[in-house]
Parts: sequence; structure tokens; C-alpha cells
Amino acid sequence: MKNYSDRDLNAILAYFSVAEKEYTFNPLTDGYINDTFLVFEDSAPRYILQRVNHKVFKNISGVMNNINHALRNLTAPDYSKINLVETKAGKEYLELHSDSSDYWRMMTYIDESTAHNTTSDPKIAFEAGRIIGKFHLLLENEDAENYVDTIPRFHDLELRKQQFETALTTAATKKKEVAKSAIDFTHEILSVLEKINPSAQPVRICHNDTKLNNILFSRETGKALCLIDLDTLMTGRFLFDFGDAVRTIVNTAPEDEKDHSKITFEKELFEAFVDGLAVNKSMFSKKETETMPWGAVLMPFLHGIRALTDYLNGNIYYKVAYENQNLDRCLSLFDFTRKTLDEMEYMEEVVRGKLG
Ligand code: GN1
Ligand code: MG
Repeated sequence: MKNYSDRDLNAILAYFSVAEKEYTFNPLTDGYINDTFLVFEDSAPRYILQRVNHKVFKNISGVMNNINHALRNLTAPDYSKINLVETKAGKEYLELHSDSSDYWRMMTYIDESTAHNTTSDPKIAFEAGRIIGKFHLLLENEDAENYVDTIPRFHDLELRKQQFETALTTAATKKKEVAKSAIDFTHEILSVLEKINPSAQPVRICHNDTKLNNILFSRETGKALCLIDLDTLMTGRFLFDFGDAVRTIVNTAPEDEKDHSKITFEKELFEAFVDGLAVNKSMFSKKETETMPWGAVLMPFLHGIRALTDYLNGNIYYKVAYENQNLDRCLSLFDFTRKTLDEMEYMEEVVRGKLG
């Protein structure tokens, strides 16, 4: 990411409706797409400031429209509300044009909150399930017409397959050799997953990136508070949110773990997560509970094929810290895909028992 000084960032903040003073900033570097900063006022964290990646999110007003619509509903005694901070001109985001176009937005920070990249604690897995269910319950009656498809076909396997195949035709032979096992695995799993048809599932307003570290928890009580990173909030199918949660909660290793012996499918965490979902189980239709476990295979695979495609394309989509990071992420995601596929029957039984 570009290096921003506190002075640069204070100049950005001056466009927003906040008290004019000297703020300090901490970059949050876990995301792969946007540039994110925690904003401190008198040494206390107060806001999140983000520069939105315009190459990925081409329709920023669509993204902000979706967030705005959802935030009106995403509030309850057991769901913390996030507020957008408007610009002084009364807009939800700031558009700056110099050498390139820059888009910035700001929101309130939830006090005394924390996030986890991974967990081995079933209480955290339960809370994650509970808050994801709550998020869906709060958005259940939303009119899909009000939401813009900001990244069309985001979790569409057919699209990701086409992009992968295009990348194969242009990638250097050397790269294809290095990635051979990943390429072979892709062909193998595509033939398995082509049988599932998410479009037959009911449409819901989904978060579409329900990684564990997109959930805020209270430092004090350990309860889940709300979901953050609402950029990909748009229509989807519940199995997407189920699968992204499983891949980051049930596996105790980070998503780019190179030592695959550390990548595990932890049944205790899976069951705790599904118990958390069961708090709002009346929301799920039979059709959804039947195919939900496939989400746990589909999502790590989709992220894996996307990372592989980006590796073959020369790392043009995700931020990478080193040349082969996308390939390492892909191999790790594929390893977990294999592990969830091995647990399909088990997952079906648990989901049927707890949500059916
Ligand atoms: C990207 O930047 P971040 O972490 O919010 C990606 C997600 C992936 C994630 C990591 C718009 O999200 O789909 O889950 O990396 N978001 C987009 O795997 O591509
Ligand atoms: Mg995201």
C-alpha cells in the first residue's frame, strides 16, 4: 500500500464531518483489497478510515448504497450498530481526483471490540454462528431490488472457472509447472462441484465475506457484536456465508498456512458454530439446510481458484507480500477444500440434526 503520513490522512479527514483536530492513525493490514486505518482521537480509537480499491469495487456508489440500506436494519439490542460518517458535503464517501481517482469513506469504531484471525475456542465459534444468523435475520425482509450487484457473479463457479482457463492460456510455462498440483486439483474438484447449483437456493442479502476476522467481539464479555467489512454485501445464497465462516473458524490455521499438517477440520468448532446458527434456525428453509454443507467445500475452493488465477496472471488483483503468496494461499485453501470434502457426510448429519 502507498505510504500515507499522518499529515496526508489528516488532510483526508478534514473533508469529513468530524471535529477538526490532529488525529493519529494505525494501518490495519489484514485486508487484501482496500487500505484501512484505525483513527485515534486523543489516543482512543474512534473511527475506521478506508481508501476503497476502485479497481475491485468499480461501482462505489452501489457499494455505499448497499451498506446504507443494510445498516438501517443492522441494529438490535444484541447487534451493535455501525454508523457511516458523512463528508462535510453530506455524502457517504469522498471522491478525490488528482493523478488518479481516490475514494475514501469513514465509519465509527465499536468501542472495546476485538477480532480474531483464527480460533480454537468453541465459545468464539458459537458466537460467530450466532451473529451471522442474527445478521441474516435482520436482513431477511429486505427487498433485493434495493441492492446493487456490485461485483456481478462474485461467487459464481462458472465465472471463476472461465477466468482460470483464460489465465492458463496466457500464463508462462514455468508458472504452470510450479502450480501443477494446484491446476490438477482444480480440474478434479470442478467436476465434483459442477453438480451443485446455488442458484436453486433462495436469494438472501448476504455479507459474502464472512471470514472470522470480519466479526467483532466484545473484549469484555467475549460476545460477538456485529459483522464488519460490508463491501461485498449484496444478494447471494446462504451457503456462501456458511462456507466462508467454516473455512476460517473450523480450520485453526491461517488461510495462507504453508505447513498443511496444521490445516485441520475441527469437529468441535464446527458443531459449536452450527449451534450458534441454530439460535435463529427457524429462518432456514429445508432447501438451505440440505445444501449448506456444500458451501464449506465451495468457498475455500472458490477462494483457492481465484488466488491461483491471480498467481497465473501475475498478482494483479490481491495485494501480495511476496511473489508466490497467491499460490501458497491457493494450496492451503485447496488443502482445506479436500478436508471439508472428506467431511461432507459428517457435516450433513450435524446440520440436519441441529438446523433441520
Ligand atoms: C478479499 O480484502 P478482504 O480480506 O476483505 C476478497 C474476499 C476474500 C479475502 C481473503 C472483494 O477480501 O473475497 O475472502 O480477500 N474480497 C474481494 O481470502 O475480492
Ligand atoms: Mg472483504
